[in-house]
Amino acid sequence: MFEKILIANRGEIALRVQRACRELGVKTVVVHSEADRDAKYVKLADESVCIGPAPSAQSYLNVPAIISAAEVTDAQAIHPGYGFLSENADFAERVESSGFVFIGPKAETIRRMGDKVSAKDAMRAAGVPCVPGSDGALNDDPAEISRIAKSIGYPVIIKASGGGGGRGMRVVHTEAALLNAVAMTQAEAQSAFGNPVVYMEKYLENPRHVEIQILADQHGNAVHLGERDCSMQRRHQKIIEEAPAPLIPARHIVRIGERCAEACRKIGYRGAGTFEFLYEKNEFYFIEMNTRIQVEHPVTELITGIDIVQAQIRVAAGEKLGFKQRDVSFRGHAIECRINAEDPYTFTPFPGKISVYHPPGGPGVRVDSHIYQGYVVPPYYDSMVAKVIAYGDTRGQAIRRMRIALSEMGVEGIKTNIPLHQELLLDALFVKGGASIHYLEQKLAAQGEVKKQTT
Ligand code: MV4
Repeated sequence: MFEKILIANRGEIALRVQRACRELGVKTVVVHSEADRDAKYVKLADESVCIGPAPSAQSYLNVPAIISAAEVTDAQAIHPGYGFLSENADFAERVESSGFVFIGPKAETIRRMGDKVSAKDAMRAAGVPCVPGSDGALNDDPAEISRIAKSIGYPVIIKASGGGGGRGMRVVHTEAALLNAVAMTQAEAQSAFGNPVVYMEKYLENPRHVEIQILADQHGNAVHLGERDCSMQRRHQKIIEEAPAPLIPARHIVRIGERCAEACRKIGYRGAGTFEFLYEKNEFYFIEMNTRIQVEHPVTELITGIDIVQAQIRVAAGEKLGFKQRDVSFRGHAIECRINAEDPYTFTPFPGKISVYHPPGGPGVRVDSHIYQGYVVPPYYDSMVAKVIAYGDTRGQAIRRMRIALSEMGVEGIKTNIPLHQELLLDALFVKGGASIHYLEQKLAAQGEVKKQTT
């Protein structure tokens, strides 16, 4: 095991990784910006290094400063958390060429999965079901492009290979709009990602977003930890996630999960990873792979009893996975609400000083957060300030425990989206389970219409 790990992130995930290190007996170094100097997790770490001013570009994305911090503190490995440099292949390469272990997959794997055309190629070859489409980059022959669209059937979606997470996509409903849409997406992709390559897929109109968590070691072992449903989202920002996914038969999960684990073995994957699928009419369609720990990992931890962050660190240190697929069991149901410092109705960020903070607790309630009474939420970063995760024997119990937890939770001085969560936890379709990726936006739009009519 490592003696010392540097955590190249901030906020709740910096604290989460620190807790995993502590339990493994590993010392921690936290790097932080000037804005995060007074954060409690910075004081809790064994060592801390200020790596630059508040803007991320000068601190959490400052590769030379992070590598220097690892050198001066004699850390052996770097945990990138999520966001920031976590899926930056050049960073992973710099970390390893500087003599440190990158806690994540090999740089070449990150690069391959970051390019959505090559990710899909790899997964198709490994037997993972993909959305029907161009099976590779679109070339610039208009007749060929039209032929592909016709054979898939409209609507189709044009996606940038360098995009992902909702950036660089365009839905096309008619042949008349096709070639212009391809040209526009190519131009945008070139300017946004420096890569004009685009591909085409059948556009699925009302899918759910269901993802599979996997863990792989460096000895050819890979397991899946089941699925999460992350359909409750707005503008590609997830707000509620849960595991298991409601109303999907367990045997379907076993089948797709084993495909994902097998794909990991085939591509020599190491660490934690997530296969993102669209799920529609009882079928899974792979869209992208994430090569990092994800925000919503706790729901999987609660239903499997596996500490995914500790497992990431262990496999990075060269240990074998301590369990096989048959040892992984699923029990109960977990729901996560992302608490953001923002106006619950306009979604405008609302940073500031937390004057009062009462965290929830009790049976089946977990809070992953770095905040405390008196903490000042800085305006420079993501607005997520806490994750409340409720666990129960059944989905119903998890929902009831979440309602109680949010009613106990008191955050004053800033605005949060807790009222929105409370409303969703009473929403008939959410309670039924199985809402699509468009449900929240449609609900919010409908409420906006009512407001317009009554004012
Ligand atoms: C799609 C799709 C429908 N059909 N691909 C958006 C984020 C990126 N990861 C992929 N995305 C989508 N790809 C096909 N062929 C709909 C979306 C999509 C979406 C996916 C997951 C979660 C939320 C979403 C919101 C809007 C669109």
